[in-house]
Amino acid sequence: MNIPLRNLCWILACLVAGISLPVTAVPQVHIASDGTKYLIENEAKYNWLQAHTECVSSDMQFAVLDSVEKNQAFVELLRQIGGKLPNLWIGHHDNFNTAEQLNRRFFSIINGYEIDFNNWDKGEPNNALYSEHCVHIDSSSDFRWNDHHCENKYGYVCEEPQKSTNVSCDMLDISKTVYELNQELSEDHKNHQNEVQVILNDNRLQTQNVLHEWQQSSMQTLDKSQKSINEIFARKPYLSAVIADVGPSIKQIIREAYNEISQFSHEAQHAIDGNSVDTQTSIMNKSEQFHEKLDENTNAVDGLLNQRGK
Ligand SMILES: [Ca+2]
Repeated sequence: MNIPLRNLCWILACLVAGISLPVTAVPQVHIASDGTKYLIENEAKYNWLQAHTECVSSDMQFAVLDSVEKNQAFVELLRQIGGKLPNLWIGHHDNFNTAEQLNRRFFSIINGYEIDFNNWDKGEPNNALYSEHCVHIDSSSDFRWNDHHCENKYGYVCEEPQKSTNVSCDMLDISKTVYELNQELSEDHKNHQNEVQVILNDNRLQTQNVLHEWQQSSMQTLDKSQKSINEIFARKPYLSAVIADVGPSIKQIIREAYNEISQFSHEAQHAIDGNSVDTQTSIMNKSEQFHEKLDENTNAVDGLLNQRGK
């Protein structure tokens, strides 16, 4: 059972206040005209926290009267039961408010939500001495409500857990699960991004290496060409006279140089394109894995919702 932080703090405050252990109860089950099943303890020997504990021990929950219809059906039930009923604790509290007396906010012990309906008795809730933090039904005042000291010993009212409360708890569970899945998803995506970045860096490094090799090779080819030309000129100082003789050789050497540069340029471009394809393939694979992960998480959420819906 999830205990909202507001309620947890509230319970701890009660414990700090030194409230004693619960005593044995023999409450009776009744069903109101709106179908709500109540457990009513008519022995006035429970403080507010003990009453809450007794309800939980009975697989029930502290009664929360949060609408005019629900309160009306419950009051009708009390009138049908008749007899002399003690004051009855219900699951409303002011979150240990010691700063205000009138116009305070009251909350449900079940889900921590503020209760926007009330059936206060005249002049209530007054938070006398700033120490009336728990709510009871005043049996001597037409079952209207009063805020009072939580240590007082009254009877109490439990109710069968309402569907709306279960849905609220389920939604909390689902929200928590979705949050955890999203965290996992975010972490997974972050890892994929890092992997892609490594691939891109590798690709960039490979490209730089190819270009560097191409530049070096080109320079070596040109040096080789220049050296060959110089050797021809050295061997044949009368070049000007025999230009027709060396001309074809020079043209052939330069042509070979250009061919080599062109060929290596083509290889370099091919290597770069190859790496780009690898990078794109890797990115696509990672993206596919990412979407598979998304589907897994979506199915997990659907499964949880279906399970909760049964
Ligand atoms: Ca009061």
